[in-house]
Amino acid sequence: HSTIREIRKTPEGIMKAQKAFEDFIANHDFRLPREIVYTGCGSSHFLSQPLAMATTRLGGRGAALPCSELLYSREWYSIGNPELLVAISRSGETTEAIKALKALDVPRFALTAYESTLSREADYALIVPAHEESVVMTHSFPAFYFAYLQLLLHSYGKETLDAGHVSSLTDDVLKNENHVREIVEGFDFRNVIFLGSGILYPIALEAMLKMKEMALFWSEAYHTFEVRHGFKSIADEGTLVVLLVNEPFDWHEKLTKEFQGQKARVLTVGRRDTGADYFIKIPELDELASPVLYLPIIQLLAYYKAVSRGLNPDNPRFLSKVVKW
Ligand code: F1P
Repeated sequence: HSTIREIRKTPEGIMKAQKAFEDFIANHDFRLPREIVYTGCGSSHFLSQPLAMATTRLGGRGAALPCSELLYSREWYSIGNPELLVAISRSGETTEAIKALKALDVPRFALTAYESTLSREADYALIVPAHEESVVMTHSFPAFYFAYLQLLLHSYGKETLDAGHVSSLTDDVLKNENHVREIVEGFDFRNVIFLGSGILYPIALEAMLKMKEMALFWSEAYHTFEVRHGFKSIADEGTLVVLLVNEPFDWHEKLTKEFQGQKARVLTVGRRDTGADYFIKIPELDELASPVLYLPIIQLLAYYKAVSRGLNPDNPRFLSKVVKW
């Protein structure tokens, strides 16, 4: 399948991202401003969220909205006084993204994989050529994230990350491919809940979407501890709970036990185990960059679930690579 080949390209994608970032700063005397609105559709929207969070975390102010909300329901959201609108679209041809790029009267920035309508209509374009055959977004997601994060760090006068190091860490993470396959083959779960907090919450959302897109499989995502407030009622012996966590503390262990008490199985993906049924270790990395290490794991999980269900993740039912109106 092309999808698995694309997932395995994550380390290469990080190096392409670094080159795109370096080319961009070599050719533009431009710094990202403090107040930025991010927008995209589908996976690109789930990417807009950690970018907005990273902006806020680095001392700016980031807001994220799906393109259609920015276009048609903006008055319901607080977006501050943005100085830049960043539209994200892998194809650069999604109708809503092209329209949303012009939704505000501020400079426009495109984050995309191609010279495209989006890049041409923007004032600035960061083109990360992480091209994918797969319908669903895989290694382009961490590549886009990394390239833009480098630009944020650079713009805000912070030290940028060592791309070679980050790329080799993604390579280490990908060595869990067989482990992920064994987990999926060993437990025929009926539903899956992804949990994440802070920067890992949108990664949980992306995991939920990957399961739906690749494996046509019912999945949920919540803020980690929010799941205890009602949502956990659906978890039973047929449930896999995937806990994404950089720095677990005692509440994560309690939460793991609570789900195990309901006979659900827990897969912890993080730096330390929480007493889970399955554990995948994520190496140490600056929290801001950490999404790039979790993404390959959740993509592999969805991929192997699709395969175990006898589906072809390259051509998911009812989906197309570019959504147009
Ligand atoms: C956005 C998107 C993808 C999704 C699907 C439909 O595309 O929602 O995230 O996987 O293929 O389109 P794009 O605007 O990033 O090209």
